[in-house]
Amino acid sequence: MNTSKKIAAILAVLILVVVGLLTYNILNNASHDGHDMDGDAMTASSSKHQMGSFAEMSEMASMYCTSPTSTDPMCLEYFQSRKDLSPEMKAQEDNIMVGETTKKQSISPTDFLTTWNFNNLPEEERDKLYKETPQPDGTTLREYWITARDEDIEIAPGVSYPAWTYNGQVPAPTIRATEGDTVKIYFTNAGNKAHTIHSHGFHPASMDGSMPGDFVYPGGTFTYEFKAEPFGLHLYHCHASPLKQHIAKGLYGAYIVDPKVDTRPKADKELVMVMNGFDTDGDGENEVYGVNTEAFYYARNPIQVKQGELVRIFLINVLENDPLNSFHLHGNFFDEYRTGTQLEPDNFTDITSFIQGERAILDVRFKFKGMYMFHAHQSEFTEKGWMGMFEVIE
Ligand SMILES: [Cu+2]
Repeated sequence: MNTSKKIAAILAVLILVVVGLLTYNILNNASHDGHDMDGDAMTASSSKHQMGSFAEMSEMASMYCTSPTSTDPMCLEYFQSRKDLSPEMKAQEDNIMVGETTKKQSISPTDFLTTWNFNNLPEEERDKLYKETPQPDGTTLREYWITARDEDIEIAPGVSYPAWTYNGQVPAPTIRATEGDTVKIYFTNAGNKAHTIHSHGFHPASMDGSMPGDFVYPGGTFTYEFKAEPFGLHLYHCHASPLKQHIAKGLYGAYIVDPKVDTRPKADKELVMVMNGFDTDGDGENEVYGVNTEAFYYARNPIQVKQGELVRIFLINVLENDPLNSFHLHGNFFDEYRTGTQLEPDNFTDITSFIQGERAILDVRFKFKGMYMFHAHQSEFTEKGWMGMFEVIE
């Protein structure tokens, strides 16, 4: 063998060794990543993993691509290409956000789900905003102190929105009474525009909060009083002009009236969900969609429910700028009570759609453990934030 042939042979061996090592390394990393995902998927308790829950699912899919049973060469190629993506690009592909919001609202989206009549506050603080007094006829007088004020809220990590709020939060505090109770709202306008409180339900015209004569100007106050009826799932919102702007800016909340005699199955867990969206650049279209405001919040912080328990969702659509919104649940079906005004469900389905102001009570039990997605069945809304996860545990 002459010298040039010897050099060529050594080079060939070196190249083979390098390629071999690289291949081993890539495959080893791939399966290592996969096992990490698998091992941690059950805990999902650290914020790191809550943030990546949806990304984790696509990582698990990637693991499948590299398993010995996978025969699709494009599958592996796709996985290899993702290895070089930045966290931002990966998040974009997975339709989630990177990072957490830093400007916390007075109530987190997680606490909002199970909060009504300020039941999340310590007694001393709650007393300043809510009071209930039993009446001789067996009903309850429920008094609320609600203030409209302008406040910047963070609707996605790093995305601030100049909202108009009731009590500094979007959606507004949930009001909950039993059929026949008296609801009394002491309203103060600390904002810079005229506002009102217009609630759905029976009430005298003078309590409607919708005509120019009803407007409460900055610095003004008004007391709304009405009986809680009919039972059902309702809402309240500002009705000052221009109406579209006053709703889009964030002045809306849930108003639940429980039936006096309830023959429905007893719920183990109740969740309030208000579907909304935000036009961040004033072009008349929403850039960010969500449920209870923050984009992808429940994808990064899944809602924990127990296998088999009855979960009752109070679902309201207030979305401005789009004529229709919807809710779809994966791997399950729910009983739907439209407007919540009847004690028998009128639908058994896995998808429901609402125009603005429409709402329904959804009763659902999860048969199996695991992660279940819920989202708008308009793909655009899903990709812009309206997507979350239920984590079903034992
Ligand atoms: Cu208003």
